[in-house]
Amino acid sequence: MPIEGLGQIDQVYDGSGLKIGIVHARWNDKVINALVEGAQSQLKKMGVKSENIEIMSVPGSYELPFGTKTLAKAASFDAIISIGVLIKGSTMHFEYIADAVSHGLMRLQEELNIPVIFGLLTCLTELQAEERAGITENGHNHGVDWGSAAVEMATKWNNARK
Ligand code: DLZ
Repeated sequence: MPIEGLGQIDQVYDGSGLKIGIVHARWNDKVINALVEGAQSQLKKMGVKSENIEIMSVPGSYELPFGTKTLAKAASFDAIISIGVLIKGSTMHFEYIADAVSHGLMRLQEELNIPVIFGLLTCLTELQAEERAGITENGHNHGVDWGSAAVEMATKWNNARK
């Protein structure tokens, strides 16, 4: 039995009363721009008002956890989407950053007590990243999914706290 107010998988969520933050890294900017655009347009499609979407940038993905925390402290958000693109190089840099950022963002949502949507692409090639940002012909923009996830999780969490 579904728990009342927590919704079904195929439910359409209403974001009109929500305030959502987006924190994005600036590395791999072509892919980042497409992902941020995808997330933003999905938020608006689900009813989030333009004035209730706050966007902040940080230098690279490693700065995402601290940037997300900084934005969360600046105003009251219902959810924050953290977006970065890591592309594997020839050293261990990728592994260290991917690991640190995933754990950092997971810990942060417990600390902040709001949903933090994991928008970090960890790709082996630039082409993989472009596919996942919907830039290539058969690609799909994951930013759109992150926008949906933010509205769904914020709505569920707000309902659960009532
Ligand atoms: C240094 C670095 C490298 C090599 N690659 C990426 C990347 O693919 N994606 C990304 O978002 N950031 C990268 N960075 C920058 C680090 O995330 C970070 O900004 C710097 O190490 C400064 O802390």
